[in-house]
Amino acid sequence: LLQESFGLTWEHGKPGWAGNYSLLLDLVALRLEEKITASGGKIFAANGKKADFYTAVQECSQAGGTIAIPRSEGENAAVRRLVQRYNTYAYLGIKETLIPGKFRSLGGAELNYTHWHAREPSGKGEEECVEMYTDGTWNDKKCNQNRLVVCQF
Ligand SMILES: [Ca+2]
Repeated sequence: LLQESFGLTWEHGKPGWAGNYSLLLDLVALRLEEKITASGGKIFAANGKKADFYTAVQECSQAGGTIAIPRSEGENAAVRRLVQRYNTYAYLGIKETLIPGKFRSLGGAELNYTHWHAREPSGKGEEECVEMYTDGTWNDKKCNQNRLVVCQF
């Protein structure tokens, strides 16, 4: 999953711990480069690629994860660090319901944690997706913008 997205070198030739150790070092390197962040047992990853919302959902699924849905202040901060690293807003895995201004996670769960920017959501049915600003706050936005792909694993 993470291997393909980041070009990690899985050394099949090395049996046992040597191969695992090599992958572990690569993961540590990604963390130091702030391409992956962690919070509450979740790993969030971004490789700098940008896409519209539906492509982002697909890309994360292909990578073996899902598009990021921060469910706590800590998780929101973990996603924010990636947004800041690439200085690019990111789509979150949150969609507007049929009730304008009412949002749910992609899986349909209620949002127990939100971090809306002041006076957001403002789209009233016209902005069905949600992006994260570089300060970590959320804005409802049309789904066809080019935004940082952030996946969770
Ligand atoms: Ca908005």
